[in-house]
Amino acid sequence: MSGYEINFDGLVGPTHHYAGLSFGNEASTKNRNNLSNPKLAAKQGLLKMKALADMGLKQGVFAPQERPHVPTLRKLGFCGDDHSVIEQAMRTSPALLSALSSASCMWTANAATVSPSADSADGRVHFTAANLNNKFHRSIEHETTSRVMAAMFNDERHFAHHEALPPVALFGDEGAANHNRLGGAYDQASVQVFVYGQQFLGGGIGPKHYPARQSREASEAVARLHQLKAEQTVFVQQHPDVIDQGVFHNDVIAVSNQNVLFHHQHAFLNQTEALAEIREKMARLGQEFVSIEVPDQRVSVKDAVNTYLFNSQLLTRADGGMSIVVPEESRQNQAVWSYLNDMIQMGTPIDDIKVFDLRESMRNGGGPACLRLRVAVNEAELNAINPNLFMNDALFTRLNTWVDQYYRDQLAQQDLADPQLLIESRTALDELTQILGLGSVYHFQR
Ligand code: SUG
Repeated sequence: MSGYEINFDGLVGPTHHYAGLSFGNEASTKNRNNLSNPKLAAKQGLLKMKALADMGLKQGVFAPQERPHVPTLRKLGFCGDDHSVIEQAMRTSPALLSALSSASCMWTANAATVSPSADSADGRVHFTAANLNNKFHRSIEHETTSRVMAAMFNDERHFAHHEALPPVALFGDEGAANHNRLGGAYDQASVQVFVYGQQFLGGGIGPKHYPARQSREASEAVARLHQLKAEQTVFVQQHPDVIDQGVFHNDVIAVSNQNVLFHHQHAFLNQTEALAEIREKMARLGQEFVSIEVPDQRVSVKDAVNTYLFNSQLLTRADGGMSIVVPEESRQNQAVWSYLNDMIQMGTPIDDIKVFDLRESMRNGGGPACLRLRVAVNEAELNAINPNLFMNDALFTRLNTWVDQYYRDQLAQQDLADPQLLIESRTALDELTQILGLGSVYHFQR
């Protein structure tokens, strides 16, 4: 098989905490104000990265951002030196300080939408940073995300970077979490499936209770920016009822790899037609579509949301088979675990289950798939990526030592105003830019 899929996992930042910021994401709401453990969170993430690298897969690291975000606090009228900005924010509005201290950029499936060069008219890999407009704490991510991605994929001959879409609901964009690519080899033309929560212009139905974070208008704009062909692009609406049951991104109800789409029976509106369109467009590329549809009778939407069965990663191993990477919560649920064990016997390409403990991230609604941004490349593109980002024994050891040095093993809301936390975080990030060879992607001064 030619081409590579690289998973770039978000390294959890030092201010990881539970603030209940994401209405519509039930884990976030449920765990609001619980005590977090940033050190454990970062280490759980690193263990997953290392295990995948050890499987012979290409695994990269995506750097976290500076939090609390002092420049945004200043925009909101807090002033003085950095410490008094934070101290005033804590006194006036602890909730605001929490939002601007969220380590949410760890969920890199929301960093950007990525289209491989094989699908784009200009033969380059396209990146559009997601505006994450639906949630204030996430809407501040894209500026730094863009700088970090430019430092990761820094070669204009191969990589095209687009700014985030205009920051309004009409163009609400949550990146790769609402995007699937279906085809064969990673460096060959494939079908890109954009999944949206609601169409705003011209009407259409949407969820009644929770927000639709991705608009059709945003998905269409990204497809245009990425120069995709209409015959290789499909737009599908996520079922509004499942959004109302806590499926705030498509990757909570579906996941794809190569020619396989693993999804719930109720994932999409007009599901039969949607799957038929994908099948037909793939057939034109000579690819056979494999849809693994999980019946509601076996796994309810509620169980899917609670266990993150579909927030899994499907990974093609060197022997051609696929492994499914699920969080520990999927093993703990009898219906889900029994389905998974039956599924690997069904004769589909998925024949192996790998389980990871990602509890710290899961409690904020972030499973294995949320933590990674997939970038499919050919050999020349692989060689043009910043080489310091790839996980190996040496980087794993280095980053664990770095986490041990700077991360706390517990963090509560009231700790966010601790001046020492800002100093620790900035020192840590400063050192990280050197470890990962990123240059000056952060704006703070130490
Ligand atoms: O945007 N949670 C994130 C989880 C993102 C999961 N990503 C994917 N499904 N791809 C969100 O809702 C919670 C933060 C808090 O409440 O402290 C949060 O932002």
